Amino acid sequence: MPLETPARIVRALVSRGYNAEREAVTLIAGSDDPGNTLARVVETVPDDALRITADHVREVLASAPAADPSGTASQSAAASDPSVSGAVSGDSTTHAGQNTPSEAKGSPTGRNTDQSVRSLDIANDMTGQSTGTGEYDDFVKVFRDRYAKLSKMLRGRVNHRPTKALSNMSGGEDAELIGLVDDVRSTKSGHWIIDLEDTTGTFPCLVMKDKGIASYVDDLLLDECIAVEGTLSGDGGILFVDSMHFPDVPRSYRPNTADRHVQAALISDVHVGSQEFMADAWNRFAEWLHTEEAEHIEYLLIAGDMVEGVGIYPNQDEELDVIDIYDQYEVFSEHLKSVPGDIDIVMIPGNHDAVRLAEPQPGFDDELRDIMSVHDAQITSNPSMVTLEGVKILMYHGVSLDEVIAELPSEKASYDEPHKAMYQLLKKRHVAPQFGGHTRLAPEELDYLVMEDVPDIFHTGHVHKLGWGKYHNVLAVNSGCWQAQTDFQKSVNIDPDSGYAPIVDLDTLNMTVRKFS
Ligand code: D5M
Ligand code: FE
Ligand code: ZN
Repeated sequence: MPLETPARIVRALVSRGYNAEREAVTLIAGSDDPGNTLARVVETVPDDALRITADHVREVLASAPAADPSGTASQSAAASDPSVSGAVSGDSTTHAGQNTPSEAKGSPTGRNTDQSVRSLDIANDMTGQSTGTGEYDDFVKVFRDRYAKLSKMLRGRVNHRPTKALSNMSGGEDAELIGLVDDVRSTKSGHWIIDLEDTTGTFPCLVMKDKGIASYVDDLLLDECIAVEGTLSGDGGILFVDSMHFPDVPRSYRPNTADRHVQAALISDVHVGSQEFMADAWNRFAEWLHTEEAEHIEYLLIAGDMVEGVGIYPNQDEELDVIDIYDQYEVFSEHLKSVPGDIDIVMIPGNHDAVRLAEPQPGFDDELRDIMSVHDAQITSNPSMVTLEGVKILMYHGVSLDEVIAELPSEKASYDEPHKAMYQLLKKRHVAPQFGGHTRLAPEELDYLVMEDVPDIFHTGHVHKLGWGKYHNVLAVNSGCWQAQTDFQKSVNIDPDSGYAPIVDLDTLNMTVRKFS
């Protein structure tokens, strides 16, 4: 493995028992042959030293015969700009032995770099698992799976009778039903009819406008799963609904927390390649991650839209700074390099990224992974459940939020309070309930978009608005963006929250937000 990234250099030094100043790591990474430089630094460091200083690395570099004049130039660039690190293939023989016992557990900032106390697991990554052919049958399968998973959550609360059996019951009987919302319409007199569908058919359910539950009708999205209880009409043809249930998160849900004080930064929507990408804010953020204040941040989650992409929206090319999609990922990768190498990164794609648009979106392909390999980031599908030290974080880019915000009354979901739209998804236990609108769904055998497990943290982006709050003790965070207002956003009055980094304490689920713009 080449030794070109700060992460690997820190690891190599730590495994040899050394701490290092940040600048020392940057200097090694920026040298012509980082592997060789590291070996010479370690060889010549005083016996009693625990910490590699930048001065020491400079001495080593100065004592070496310069390979060519440009080498010196890149070293000084590296010293002043942490985002510049030499892309040099290292000498694997100098890569530190894995079994060298290590006592030093620090990074230049004092950040814990002991991988044995960190833990990062990813569940339901569907990259490479796609089975869909786009045929009608696949849509049937994915909806069957959705119904199976969501109706199971509601079975304990109602005694479901299949719609087919309801059709054969006589009028006046009590009945309970679990179904996917197939249609919602109002009657002439202002009552509501909801058609619910299960695996045996569809049944009409009537909600009277003056019942308390009528307010729930406003929240319904097509294709979500609900349960109703009520009484059959005299002719047995319709169910008068008395109560309605959602799969939901139990009110008493007790979230998991980490056993030590450790933090994660939750960001999204970097949009590198756009003229509005805020490089200065990003650099300040990356710089800050190197400081003591950020020493507890050991994880960075990026919830999609790494780059601006090409051809995503009409006339978007007029606002591009980097025209070629691969070049955009190259530049993104450069920006990733300025993040301290001892922070673990997880990334999922968004609607601007170069993967299929239909959800679930598989993680980036090998070519893009290769371009973004600098930081050994974990790349997974959108959505994915990422568990950090026991804390389950559901990462989802958030395209369905546009729809939730468009469909629901503004007090329940709005761009100013994106976390409230997230509450609705938690209540429906599905990240993108409505099929056929804005959000494109890929037909798969399984519905990867169902929230089978309750997350402890729900992390989305996409709407470029910062917002967070707790829903039944689950922390919902929408992370803002790193892109200033675009012409389109100006035209529709979207005022983005750009250049903020939400930071979560994984031991308490407390949130703080840092502004870098
Ligand atoms: O979208 C950021 C937000 O802005 C999201 O709420 C969609 C909306 N948006 C941005 N550009 C457009 C266009 N051209 N049409 C419709 N909606 C748009 P993101 O996709 O993350 O850039
Ligand atoms: Fe975005
Ligand atoms: Zn987006």
